Amino acid sequence: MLNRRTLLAHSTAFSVAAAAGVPRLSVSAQTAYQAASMIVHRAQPLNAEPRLSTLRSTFVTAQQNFYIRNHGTLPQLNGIAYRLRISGRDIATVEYSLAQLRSHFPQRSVMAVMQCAGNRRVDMVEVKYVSGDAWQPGAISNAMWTGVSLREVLHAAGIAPANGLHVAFTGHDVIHEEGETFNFGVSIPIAKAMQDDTILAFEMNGEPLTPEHGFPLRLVTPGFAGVRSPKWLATIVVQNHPSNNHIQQKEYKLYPPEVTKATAVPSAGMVINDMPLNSAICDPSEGATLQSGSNRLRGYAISTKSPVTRVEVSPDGGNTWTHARLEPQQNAAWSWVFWSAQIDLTPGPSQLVVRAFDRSGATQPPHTADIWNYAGYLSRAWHRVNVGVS
Ligand SMILES: Nc1nc2c(c(=O)[nH]1)N[C@H]1C(S)=C(S)[C@@H](COP(=O)(O)O)O[C@H]1N2
Ligand SMILES: [Mo]
Repeated sequence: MLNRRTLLAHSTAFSVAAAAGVPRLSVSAQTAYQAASMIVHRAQPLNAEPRLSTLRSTFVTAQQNFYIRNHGTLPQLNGIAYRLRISGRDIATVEYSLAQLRSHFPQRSVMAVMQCAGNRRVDMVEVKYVSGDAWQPGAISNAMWTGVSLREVLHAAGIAPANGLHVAFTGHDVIHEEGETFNFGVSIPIAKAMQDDTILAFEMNGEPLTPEHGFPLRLVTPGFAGVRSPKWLATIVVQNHPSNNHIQQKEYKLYPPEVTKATAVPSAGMVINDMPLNSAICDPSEGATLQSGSNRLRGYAISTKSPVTRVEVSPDGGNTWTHARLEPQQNAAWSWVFWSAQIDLTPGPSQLVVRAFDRSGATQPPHTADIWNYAGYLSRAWHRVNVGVS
């Protein structure tokens, strides 16, 4: 674990560097992430998630515990030289420095979860081989994001919302995939771009973004899969079609179970935008040994289209259920729900399970096999944790 002293030194170095408009070096950051005992799926590009007990320990996730999902290089940008470029078919191209974005537009803060479409992919891997990193339920984190509404910036650029428009973004990172080299690029439909809470963010939890999370500027598209929240923003283009980028066209698509990597037709895959109802047990962890009697379970539940109204836990693989207590929520519209429950356990092996319900009565499917897809997206079956009870 990262001790208090290391953490302090780390954040002090960060604020000094950030004040000069230069983020701290990723080398030290990577060391810190490892020291903070994140689960590193890949070092190059860096992909890491926090341990679940750490994730569940604070409602707002500190930047050093926030999961990291990178497809390519980690840009080291200078916050003073930085410019964001906005263009479109019927508008003059405009550029903004960070200082101009801050001074020209009202500041807006939004509490929102960032969640990878591959969160909980490990469950799909256990059913049948899938491509992609085997994320546990930690490819999700929650932050207070501060920036300016994308809508305000588009409006100032002369964009009028019209049916069929898409807002496309590119990042400064360079990706090498499947024999291609390109900058990260995605798009969102204009209606989502025009929601007040879709923001161009320069701060997380009151601190400048770290390089890993998109310094100096990223988009935050609450409720959508993390991939629609591009980091290290380079350009914004308003156009009458979705982004042609590899990431938009070929990745983050949902296919039926019979489709394989070899037979997948990208244009037939469903574009993943909204994230589904989901929940996870964060504490205890898989393989833990517990004492018989009353035990506490803790975890998160998430739903942004319709609020989470009920969470149930089971001590016996889903035969019997108990209601969990939902913690009072802060700024909850785009955030998660923390829950806890006391359950009685008897000696022997026990499979702990959680499932959540939303206001429409929808709940999670019992088995991952029923929602398996070759790329391992939107894994959201009942979360099961096997423990021993003595
Ligand atoms: N430029 C750029 N933006 C990006 C990515 C990336 O690789 N490059 N990854 C996306 C994906 S898939 C996710 S899940 C989120 C992760 O954000 P985080 O690393 O801050 O948690 O960033 C998104 N934005
Ligand atoms: Mo992602």
